[in-house]
Amino acid sequence: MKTPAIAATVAACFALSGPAAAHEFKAGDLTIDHPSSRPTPPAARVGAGYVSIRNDGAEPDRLVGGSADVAGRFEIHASTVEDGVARMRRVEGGIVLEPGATIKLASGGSHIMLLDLKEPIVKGQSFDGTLVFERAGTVPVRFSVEGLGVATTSFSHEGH
Ligand SMILES: [Cu+2]
Repeated sequence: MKTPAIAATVAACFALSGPAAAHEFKAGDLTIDHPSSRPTPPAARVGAGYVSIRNDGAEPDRLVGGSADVAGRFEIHASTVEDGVARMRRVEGGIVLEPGATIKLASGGSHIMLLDLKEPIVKGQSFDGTLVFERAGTVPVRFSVEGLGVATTSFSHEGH
């Protein structure tokens, strides 16, 4: 029941992220490509963040956290489908970036969860934040807000 909606939002994201919208940040051997978020309804308390990170170095690194100006808390979540229902859980210990690997935090998969939103996330705007890595340290980034609405509404948020 939920899967087609997730597939649709993923397709919409790809359709919107053309070369004109791309932006990237460098931190040592890491390339952080196109941090983005989705618009949220006015009373929403949670939003989501997406990004692709490539490690061109010879050593592994690890995404362990971050921050966003619009949110009180920043968590890394993984999505799973159990009994046909999409669920998410917090990833303890972060996400490993092996040498040569690219990790994608995207709708329907692992993603950044922005909790305790201080203000709605508005399409066409952007907000500052950071990504924190074990080796590369704290990297300032900017999230662009695009797409058709936050995907998190299609997930169960038990445990938040
Ligand atoms: Cu989540």
